[in-house]
Amino acid sequence: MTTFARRAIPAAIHVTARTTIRATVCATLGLALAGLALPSLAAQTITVGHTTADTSHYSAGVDAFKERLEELSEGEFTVQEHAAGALGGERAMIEGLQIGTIDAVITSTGPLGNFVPETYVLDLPFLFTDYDNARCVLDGEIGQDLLDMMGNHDLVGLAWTENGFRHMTNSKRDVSAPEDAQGLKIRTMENKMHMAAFEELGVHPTPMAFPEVFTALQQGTVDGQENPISVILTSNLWEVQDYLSLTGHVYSPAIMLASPILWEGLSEEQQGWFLEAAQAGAAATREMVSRLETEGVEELREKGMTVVDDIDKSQFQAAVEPSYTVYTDEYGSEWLDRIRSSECSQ
Ligand code: EAX
Repeated sequence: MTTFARRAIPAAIHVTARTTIRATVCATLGLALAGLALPSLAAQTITVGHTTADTSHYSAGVDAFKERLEELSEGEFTVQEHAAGALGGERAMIEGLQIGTIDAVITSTGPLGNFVPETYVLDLPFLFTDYDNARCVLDGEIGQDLLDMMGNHDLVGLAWTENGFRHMTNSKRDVSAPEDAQGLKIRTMENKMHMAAFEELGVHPTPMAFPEVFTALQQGTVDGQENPISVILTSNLWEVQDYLSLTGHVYSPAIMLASPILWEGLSEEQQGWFLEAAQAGAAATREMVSRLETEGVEELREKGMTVVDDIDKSQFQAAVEPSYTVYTDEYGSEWLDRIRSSECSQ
């Protein structure tokens, strides 16, 4: 059972919740004593937001989360998905969790470092060697320690899920070596580690919330972007991008977060349901990411993208390596050393 470092919820919220509950109980008892039908205790609807399409890997995760939570709670809870940025970009949705306007979010770690700086280590380029390495670290002690960190920042970490290894796309030219990327305007997430890495490539990084990306590419505001295959495919970025370079330059974790306002109102048993359901969601997301890592590339070729797959990743890794100092100068190397020395990375 994960114990979350809890921030003291303002007394006003506690009072509000307790008063509301007491009033509801009195009203219900009153109706029962009057022999009137008890108001049906309708399922409590949990809102879950994310930025990708309702055909994406995140959506597969929401479906599995919903199914498991409804099963465990015997219908006490149900889930309403808000896909494709309906509730805003990832940064805005994380802020919504902190104030309780959104119940739960599946988000990449892109903007998360702005709230929980400890997670920036996960966004370092070429840190993880492959999916097994990344999943092993996130599913182990290091991942759990980072999940527990969320409680110090008005968030509740339910589970590590997955976005996938990120690849570059652009509308200008083949990019098969670092020098090919020089001068391109590439949209990045609002993540200073990513921006620093792309600056080492001579790219002009343009941070932007994901819901704005398709239009920016369509209008030529930026030349390219970088994302996992599932995002490129299911958000139809192939419609506005000609070249896909399989750089795999960074593993993009995703995380399922809950609002502390929601969490504090749940019993320990209910909290357990949410944690188990979030694990089910993560498994479904990872399955789809793994499948699309191969099938999705073929689909993108069929949709007309020129796929550059003869890439010497060591050249990109060497080119972006200096950006690590942006991280270690500000945050030290404790987390980086833990990840590199973990049995997952041997
Ligand atoms: O989390 O912003 C991004 O490029 C993310 O990969 C996307 O929102 C999915």
